Amino acid sequence: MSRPALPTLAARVDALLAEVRPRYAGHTGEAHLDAITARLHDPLRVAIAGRVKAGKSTLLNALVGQELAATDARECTQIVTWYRYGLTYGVTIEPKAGPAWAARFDRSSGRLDIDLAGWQPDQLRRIVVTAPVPGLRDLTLIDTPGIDSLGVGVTERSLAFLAGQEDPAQADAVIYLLRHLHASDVRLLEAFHDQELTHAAPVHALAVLSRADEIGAARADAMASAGRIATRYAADPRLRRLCQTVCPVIGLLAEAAATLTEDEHLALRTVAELPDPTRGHLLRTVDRFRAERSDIPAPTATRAHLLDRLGLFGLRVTVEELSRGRVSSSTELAELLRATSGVEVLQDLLRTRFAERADVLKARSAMLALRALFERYPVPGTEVLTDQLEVLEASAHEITELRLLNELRLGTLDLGDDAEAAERLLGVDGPGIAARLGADDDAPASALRDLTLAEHRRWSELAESPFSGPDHVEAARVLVRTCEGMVASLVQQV
Ligand SMILES: Nc1nc2c(ncn2[C@@H]2O[C@H](COP(=O)(O)OP(=O)(O)O)[C@@H](O)[C@H]2O)c(=O)[nH]1
Ligand SMILES: [Mg+2]
Repeated sequence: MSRPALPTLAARVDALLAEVRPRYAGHTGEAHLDAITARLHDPLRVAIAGRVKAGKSTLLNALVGQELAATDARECTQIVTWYRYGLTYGVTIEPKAGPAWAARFDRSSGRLDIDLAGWQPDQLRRIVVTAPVPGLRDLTLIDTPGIDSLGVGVTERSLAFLAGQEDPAQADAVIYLLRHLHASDVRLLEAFHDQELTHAAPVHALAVLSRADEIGAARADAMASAGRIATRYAADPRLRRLCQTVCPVIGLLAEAAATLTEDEHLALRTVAELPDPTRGHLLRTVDRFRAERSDIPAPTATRAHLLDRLGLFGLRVTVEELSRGRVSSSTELAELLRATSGVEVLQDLLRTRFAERADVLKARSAMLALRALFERYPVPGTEVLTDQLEVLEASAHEITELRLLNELRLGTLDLGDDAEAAERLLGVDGPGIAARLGADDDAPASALRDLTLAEHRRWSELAESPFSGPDHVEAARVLVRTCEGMVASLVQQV
């Protein structure tokens, strides 16, 4: 099968891999080299990490639009599970010892039930699920077991995965779910960042303030409060050095939006059509909503199901909108749930922060893996290859930009008043030209050019100023080069 052409940086890494290949023919390292090469052509790998019950599997389902991941504490939720695009559904189980095998699974309940055939979670390395869902075309999603209450075993599996101890080729980026800022959250994120093979820097990580509906006792302004908390977290020095930004999401509602049935829509409508006092009484607390009552048309079991699917906040929002006649079909209801969930903001972030930068993130992962390969499996001429790799790293401006951006986020480089402008120009808000200039997406090319020239002047002056320290000068030179690249691509667009 012919492969589509790779963008520049990845193509250069691919060429280096091709050059390295003959040296590893028949060598133990050959399989690793194959894996590094395959990965460069695969979709970006994004891990979803966080504590047990942070809402990881629910969010994964919301992002793929199907109930693929089990969302309770059943066996499968304790194992690292990869979700990849495929033409058909399939489940492969990779034990720690022995060959991988195709597992039986059942989708008749609407969710994916996997038969582990008696294997215990700690005997398994990972599960790979393939599914023909569009959401997986550009991103492979990796559901990780959470840390904490499920016991040390699960914590260790998560940390081992994130730290890349089990396999050199792991995730390129991570979505980290937090409910509150726990010390163990920060430790887990740091483990991902410290790992030798991704050196996962802030630009590789986004944080989600998950289960945002539960903030502020499911009051109508829950999302607004969650938004304020997320902004505060994003400015927290511990998080600033670990991730790009924090956004609030109600995964439960996003999952429900993607999987809502007509029966559920009708059941919600029945609740919405109850007389005002009864409806208000039911929606006051979880216990009241679930209460055994035969005097109302919505049966207890149905109400319990709705509560499971939407939570109290979701119920209040949907019932309110239905009773006011603002929603007239299940499609409109799904749209309301999606809009309320905040998942669209996260999907935008995934696109601008990860997908649009996939080339650089993957190339960087490949270069790090290649360096590790040379160290672990040296062959004659490894020194020369390492030199070539270094030349490639040093000459790739995209990599230099990432490094500088990371130094700024980590606080190892202090540009004082210029820091914010530098971060933006380096693509902290997204690698597109408009985002780098803080301009609107639809700004005309002439406006973008003027802004770019102004930035160019600013950083050139700093680079040449006798008052700039050496770090400042070096950073300013990188930014001047960034502006030059932007001007060049703006000229091409005209
Ligand atoms: N209210 C509410 N509950 C959620 C949300 N996301 C997940 N949950 C519930 O939290 C529990 C744990 O979710 P799960 O996705 O399995 O968490 P994981 O352990 O991190 O994978 C489940 O009962 C979910 O229904 C959310 O956004 N809001
Ligand atoms: Mg889970």
